[in-house]
Amino acid sequence: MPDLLTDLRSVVGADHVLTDPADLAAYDTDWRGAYRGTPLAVVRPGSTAEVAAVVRLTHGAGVAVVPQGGNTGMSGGAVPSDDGSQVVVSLGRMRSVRETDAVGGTITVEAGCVLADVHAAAAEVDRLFPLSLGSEGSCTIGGNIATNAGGTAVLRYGMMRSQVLGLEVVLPDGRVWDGLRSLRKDNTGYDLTQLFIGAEGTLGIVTAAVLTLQPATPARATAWVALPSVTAAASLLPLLREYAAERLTTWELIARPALELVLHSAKETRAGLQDPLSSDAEWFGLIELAGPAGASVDDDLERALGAAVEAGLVLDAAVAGSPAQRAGLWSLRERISEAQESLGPTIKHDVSVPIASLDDLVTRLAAALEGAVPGIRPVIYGHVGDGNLHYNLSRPERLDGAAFMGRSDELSRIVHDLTVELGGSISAEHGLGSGKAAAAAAYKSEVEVSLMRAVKQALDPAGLMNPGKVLPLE
Ligand code: FAD
Ligand code: 2HG
Ligand code: ZN
Repeated sequence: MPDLLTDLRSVVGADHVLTDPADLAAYDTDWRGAYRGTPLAVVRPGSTAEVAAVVRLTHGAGVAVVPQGGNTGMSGGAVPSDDGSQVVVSLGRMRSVRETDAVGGTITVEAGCVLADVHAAAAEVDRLFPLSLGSEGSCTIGGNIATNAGGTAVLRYGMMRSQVLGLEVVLPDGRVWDGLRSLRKDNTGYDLTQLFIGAEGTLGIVTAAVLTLQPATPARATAWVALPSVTAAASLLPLLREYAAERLTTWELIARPALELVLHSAKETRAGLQDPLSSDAEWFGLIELAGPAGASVDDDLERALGAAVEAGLVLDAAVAGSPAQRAGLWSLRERISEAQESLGPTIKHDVSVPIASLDDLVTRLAAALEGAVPGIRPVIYGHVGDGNLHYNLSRPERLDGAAFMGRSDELSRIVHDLTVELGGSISAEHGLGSGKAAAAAAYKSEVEVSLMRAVKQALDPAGLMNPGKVLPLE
């Protein structure tokens, strides 16, 4: 495709059209190395007009594009096919904060803004941007919107979907939809903004967004708790809400093997993390209450924990007494994903069920998976307050990584079948990408899949916007 590459260079500059394999390495594989592709080129536009011009060119040439942000996704959505036919459009150069409005409570940012930079920009005007992910130092707002990211503060603030007021999107044929509105109320027809959220780049490339800001929450109270069971973890949610109401921001669950993995890897890297409790419990939790300066979050947490111990829902608790201790407790939770990589390739599951069914899910899966692969090591953790668990599987010590991964379809089937039987979803927050598109379509009704295909056909009739992601190719 020499003509297309020449035209792309004339739009974004030769330095921003990458074709050398050494330059492509940062873009052709996901962060875990679980998905690999071979792009025709990686293009790095610097403005909305450049993104539109790039897409007009690729569309005209009949070449598919794959939008990419921080490449921290879990489902292979940002990775191109391996046949050298697709162009990756990286938003990494579009990082401006266009406007901050502390009175209206909004911030307008370009899609390549890193989430942590948006946190910092909000803090500068004494506001909070509440999306909180372990990947916040690398993931981008465009990726967060495209995956409808979740994280550890969904309980209070909702998912990314709840933080977005307006969008600017380059459509699959290169036209620009300017929906950058900051209105709280707008009932003038179909909600196009919401349509692009969670679409994983299959309906267009998000170039900018208007996001809502929240009041800052400098008062924080954080506890690490030992739990008697998953049922107790679920029952704790209404109790915590009774004492903390809307100040309950985080309620996370961690199984013992996940905690042990983090402590082990911290020892190896001398990260200085410690087990906050010497408990032989099988389940642990991280609780955080947050509020404005002077809020009674410490008292509220203490009263909630007292009531929880009395009700038999908590066995023991450690409350952070300093910012350093708080950071230590958070690290125990946020480092699990990375720490599990030390056990070899992981088969990841990101499921949600009604919170009352969590115990059933965990108990029945443990038996079924052990029956299928004796010695399999589940590493379970997640956003228990949202009914969302990361039920991730590592190989038994005796089985090599390739042999284990060869069983992944069969093992995922066990996890997904039970999840669906319990009324759940096989992707609570990471999206379908290429990895789970076929599985999700198989569990959905024909009506639902045909509606999704109709939406895709209406916006991308040529099928050139991130093909094969979300919906399997027909
Ligand atoms: P990418 O990985 O680059 O892309 C993801 C998808 O979005 C792809 O389909 C891509 O095509 C599309 N896309 C990217 N940018 C655009 C754009 N501008 N326009 C249109 N489409 C676009 N996720 C959670 O939900 N909750 C968590 O708690 C969480 N924790 C994580 C912790 C760690 C340590 C890591 C590594 C990841 C975690 N993630 C989590 C997953 C990941 O960070 C999120 O999915 C994030 O939203 C992806 O952002 P990104 O910029 O890296 O997107
Ligand atoms: C988390 O909650 C992330 O830590 C990552 O969603 C989960 O790595 C995973 O499976
Ligand atoms: Zn998560």
